[in-house]
Amino acid sequence: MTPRLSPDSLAALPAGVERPGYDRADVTPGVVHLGVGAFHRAHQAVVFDDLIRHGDRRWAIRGASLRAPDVRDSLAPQDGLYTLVVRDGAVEHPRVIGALREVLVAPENPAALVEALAAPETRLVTLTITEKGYRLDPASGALLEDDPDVAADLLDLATPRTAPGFLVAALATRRARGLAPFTAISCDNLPHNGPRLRDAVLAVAARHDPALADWIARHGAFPQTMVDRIVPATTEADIEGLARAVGLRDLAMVKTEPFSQWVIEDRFAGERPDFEAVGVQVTEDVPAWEAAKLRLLNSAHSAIAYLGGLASVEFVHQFVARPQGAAFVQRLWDEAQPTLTPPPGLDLVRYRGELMARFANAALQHRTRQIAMDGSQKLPQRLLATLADRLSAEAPIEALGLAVAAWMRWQAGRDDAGNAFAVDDPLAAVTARAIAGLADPADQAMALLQVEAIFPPPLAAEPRLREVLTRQASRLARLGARAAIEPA
Ligand code: CS2
Repeated sequence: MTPRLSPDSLAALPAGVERPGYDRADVTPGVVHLGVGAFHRAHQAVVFDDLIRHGDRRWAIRGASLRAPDVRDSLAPQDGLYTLVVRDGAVEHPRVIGALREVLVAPENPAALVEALAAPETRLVTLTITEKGYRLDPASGALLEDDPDVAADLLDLATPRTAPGFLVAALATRRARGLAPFTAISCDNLPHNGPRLRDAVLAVAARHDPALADWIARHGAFPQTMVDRIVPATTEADIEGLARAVGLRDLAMVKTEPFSQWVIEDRFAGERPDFEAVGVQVTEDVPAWEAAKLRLLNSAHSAIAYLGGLASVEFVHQFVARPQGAAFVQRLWDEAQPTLTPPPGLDLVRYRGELMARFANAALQHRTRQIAMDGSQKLPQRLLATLADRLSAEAPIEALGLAVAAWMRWQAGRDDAGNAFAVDDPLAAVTARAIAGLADPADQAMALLQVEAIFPPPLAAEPRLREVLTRQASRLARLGARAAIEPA
């Protein structure tokens, strides 16, 4: 049997595999990360590993899973070591990351996570808990006070359940112990992620202790960030391929692309690492970076997910490999680009070219099904905000409208070939109820427009949006997504 990756087996790795190169016993966990999924392991954790390799040993990570124990269970026998596999076409570069020192599982021991967050050495708290993990209304960004876990945290923080609950419990402990707050950095693709996290934390804190909320508002920091790296879910075949290549089995490996970007607003509650030394951009221009990324990269991703998913296209690279697919993405970007004011240093035309090349990376095997998840949480910032701007400018919205119509058709849980699938979305029951009993795709589209958690009423009332969605919904049903992406 192939031996497992671990501190003892590290030396057995072939010479081509990069390793931590520092003494892992001699680091301090200055970071607590919530949501130790593949994205974190391929993005922020690599930045902290780079910082340690550069000689600043204060930035090792204590990770926490807010729900399931799987990541801890796969990392514990490896003492937190895992392999980052960067794939670029036929070229593959493996590197073992050492920055993750332990993984806590919050539901098993909530107090241990609060203690980690409250520890004096914890200076940064980073979060990748996915859009739905914030328990916010997607359209308005308001905290979902009726969510059972949020309601529990609003009543009592002895054993928190939600990310904002954990942060507030830990900040209360820090204040009681005379410690400064940490800097909390949301690394999810939420619009205005810093201010949204801050609002959620302040809403929970105010319910327990207005003086605590005031202290957090004055001394805490919630910088806005833009994170970017495509990280497809790891498959069993990936794990086996790596085992064949390096001779060790790594159940926590992650695969990704060469590109990686992290832009952080310069707003910190205390000490921060020399992020710039490892390629992170620290700037006041985060909103412009965020908008460009959400409205170009992520909008195209979601459009590809639903249109491709309906047409049984399994991977992103397959969608853009068809000339009609690539041309559709360009038309979508033609509509989105004029709504953007690029930050200094970003040339949108070049950016689009780079995005298309990243999507075309066939070695990533990025599933459209993975991106289709949680569409209700993604649509507002990826497509609807752009649509609203285009409508105000009286500009065409055919491609954006087709993408939204594809999401709508997806809600029925059947692809163009008639295959059934489960809609993986926290609002799946709400969208299913909206279309129940409606056979006409145009009627379904109009009914879904009434879901206020996704579509703000003024947008839903726009006659031109209603006309385009009605028409595109009917075209999709009549022609199927493969043909509907061609211009009418
Ligand atoms: C994707 C993103 O799954 C999705 O919704 O659009 O995870 C995307 O790969 C990243 O934002 C890229 O930085």
